[in-house]
Amino acid sequence: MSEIPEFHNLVGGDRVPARSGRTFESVNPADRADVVGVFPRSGAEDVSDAVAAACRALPGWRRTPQPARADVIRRAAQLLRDRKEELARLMTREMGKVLVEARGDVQEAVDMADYMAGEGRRPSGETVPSELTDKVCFTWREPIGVVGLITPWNFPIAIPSWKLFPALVAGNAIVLKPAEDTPLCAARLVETLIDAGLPPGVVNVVHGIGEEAGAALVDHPDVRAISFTGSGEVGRLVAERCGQQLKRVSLELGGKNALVVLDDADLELAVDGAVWAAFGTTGQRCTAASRMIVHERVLGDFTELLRSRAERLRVGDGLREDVEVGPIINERQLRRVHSYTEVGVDEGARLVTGGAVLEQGDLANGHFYAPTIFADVLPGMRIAQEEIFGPTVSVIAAGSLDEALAHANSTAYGLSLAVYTRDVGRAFRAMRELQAGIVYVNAPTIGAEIQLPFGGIKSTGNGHREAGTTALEQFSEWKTVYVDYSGRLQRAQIDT
Ligand code: UN1
Repeated sequence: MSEIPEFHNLVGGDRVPARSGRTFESVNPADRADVVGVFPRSGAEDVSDAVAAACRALPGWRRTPQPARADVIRRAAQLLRDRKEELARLMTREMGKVLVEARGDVQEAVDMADYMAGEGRRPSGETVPSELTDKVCFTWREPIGVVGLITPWNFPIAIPSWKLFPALVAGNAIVLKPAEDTPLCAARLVETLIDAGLPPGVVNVVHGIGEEAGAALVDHPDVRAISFTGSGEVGRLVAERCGQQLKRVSLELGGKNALVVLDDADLELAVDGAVWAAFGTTGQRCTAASRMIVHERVLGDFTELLRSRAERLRVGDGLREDVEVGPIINERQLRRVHSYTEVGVDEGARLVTGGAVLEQGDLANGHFYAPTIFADVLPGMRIAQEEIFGPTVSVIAAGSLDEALAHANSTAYGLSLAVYTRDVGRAFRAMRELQAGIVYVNAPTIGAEIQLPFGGIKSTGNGHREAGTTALEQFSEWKTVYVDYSGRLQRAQIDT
């Protein structure tokens, strides 16, 4: 067997191991014997070094004209395009998503880079009339300073790009702590920036696990903002700790997204959407649909169509072109997904298909799970309320549009909801009533495009949006400037 490559942190342009010398492995979820690399298991001292490097790089970067900052991102976009296939293959190996989806993940980063490169030359403030004579008022954006980015494994290149590129255009210096399941994807993404000419120290990468490196980044007093995508449980801890320091924090947490399928829907279209939203990325998307809320009149047909499609899906190593559903990211998540099958059965839901760990033949060395459907699910059941983050879907009956919308809104989350109907009035009622940051009509809950705001309401986040016109908000401060050229004291509100 070939030797396992060892990778390092990136601190101030240097490649360095953890000070403790500790390491961890990144392993292929489709084949446990395939170790992608060994990475530093960083601690608070490594995070401090990275933050110090970012502090040193910050003044030069924030004074670099915004169009010049954007030019670095434009060059990185081209490098990402050139390396798309290589990065996609790496992603499938490190994270498991099937190759066609991995290419889409890299493309999402290309799109974000293109978009943010353009942002470099767009207006970044407003001139606003003054109530006084000979006085000019305007606003501009300023960087926050050193920002900490903590990113998940399910979109190992796209999601870091959603945070890195806007933070850089806005003029911040960065410490990135990528998910421990996908460190190499993140390192390769940052490499495109370095190769594009980003000055040393502007982006630093500290590998490690959340409780150690992630927590140290959140707690570091010189880190002025945290952008976190991950679980609700960890998100709450991050928010509490940031709150103590009055540190800006943007959270992108879980979802319990639903497809509402009404009795006038194009059923084939709805089933196509359901299969993609429930089993794409093996259900491991924040935007995955894990609930199908179906009108009673089409419930039987829908469930049967979904079952037959789910049973035909080919599960396996995502590097094989014929595979449609890849592995679950790791053993712990596999166990968690399976435990929800037990929960569903105990709650009295009917297991229609799946519900089993797959270990036959080629699947023996990976973490594979059968696409799983529960029917006769009541909206209050745990399998219909809690985020499973796997290929498990609950079919829930509804007797009317209003009941379907109420079911859709009945979870703690509010990321992405979809409605299938051919009735324009019902579609608009749904658009208005669905409690989510993103609503789809006649399209599945996944498929967000980067030029629109991305994020959710309720327990999905804390009010921030990534991507789109809102991308720069989480990474910049507004400065308001008043210039009085009257040569005398003018009192606002009084001398008007
Ligand atoms: C996520 O699920 O964590 O809309 C992000 C989508 C993708 C992004 C998903 N463009 O499904």
